Amino acid sequence: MSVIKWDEMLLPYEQAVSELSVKFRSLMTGYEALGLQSPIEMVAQRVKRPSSILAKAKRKDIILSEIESQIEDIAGIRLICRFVDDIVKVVDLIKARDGMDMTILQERNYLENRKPSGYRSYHIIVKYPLLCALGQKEVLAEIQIRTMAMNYWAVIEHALQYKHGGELPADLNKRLKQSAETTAHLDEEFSKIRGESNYVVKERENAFRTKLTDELIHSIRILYRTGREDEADALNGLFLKLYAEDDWEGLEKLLVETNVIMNNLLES
Ligand code: 0O2
Repeated sequence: MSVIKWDEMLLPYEQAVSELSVKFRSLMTGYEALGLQSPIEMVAQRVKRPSSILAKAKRKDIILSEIESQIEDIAGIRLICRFVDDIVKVVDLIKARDGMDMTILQERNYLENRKPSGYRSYHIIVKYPLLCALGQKEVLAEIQIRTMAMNYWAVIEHALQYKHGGELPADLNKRLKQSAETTAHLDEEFSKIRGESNYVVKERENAFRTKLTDELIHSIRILYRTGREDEADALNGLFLKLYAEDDWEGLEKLLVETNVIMNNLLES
């Protein structure tokens, strides 16, 4: 009878979820650095527990030697978005990497085809190559992309089902399904409000203003730190005056002037 050496088997999966998480978090940071709203709000990772792997193998009649090729979600990455539209953007971002650092094997669109439970999410199964302490390896990973509302429902439903060994009474299953409808309605409503609220334009404007403010304060701090008290006080006073007056054009001009001072400082 074949046996499973769990530590050896799970090691590449642990590494895969760590690497993938770093990659998706770096994407988020990239958007932030450019002053753009990242379509990914949160990244979560997990490696399936041995008990859960064995239970799934038993439920699906998978023999031990085929666990790694048949169970696709031993490595799991969850990408949480704000809006349903963001899910589409994230799926496109993943498709753009197909053949680069991962290969897409399958997509499951549970947004268009909800599960009977009411579950909504977008799943992408990928093959991910890595080099770990045991050598080169390719593992399967499941990337789940969903909104915060979808995640809220799924986490609670999963916990309730788990507590009842997957055998909740029919009336409770019905209420969970109705709750799934409520979260779907919430997603739709948020998308509509976003569309009607000039959200994208306002978001860009806010990102620009945040960047401008942070850059000016950064320069003021450098002037103080390098002992240029008088210049720092003058700049600080002007900055606070323009900021209080909401004079963003003035602040933009002030940043241009400040950049000249800072460049001279660097060259001196
Ligand atoms: P865990 O604890 O997250 O690892 P199947 O389990 O047969 O329905 P399959 O073929 O394994 O589905 O693949 P699928 O549909 O991609 O589902 C894999 C994972 O999606 C599940 O893993 C859950 O995380 C999530 N999921 C799928 N259906 C549901 C659902 O109805 N409710 C909730 N809350 N999550 C779901 P595991 O192994 O079930 O659990």
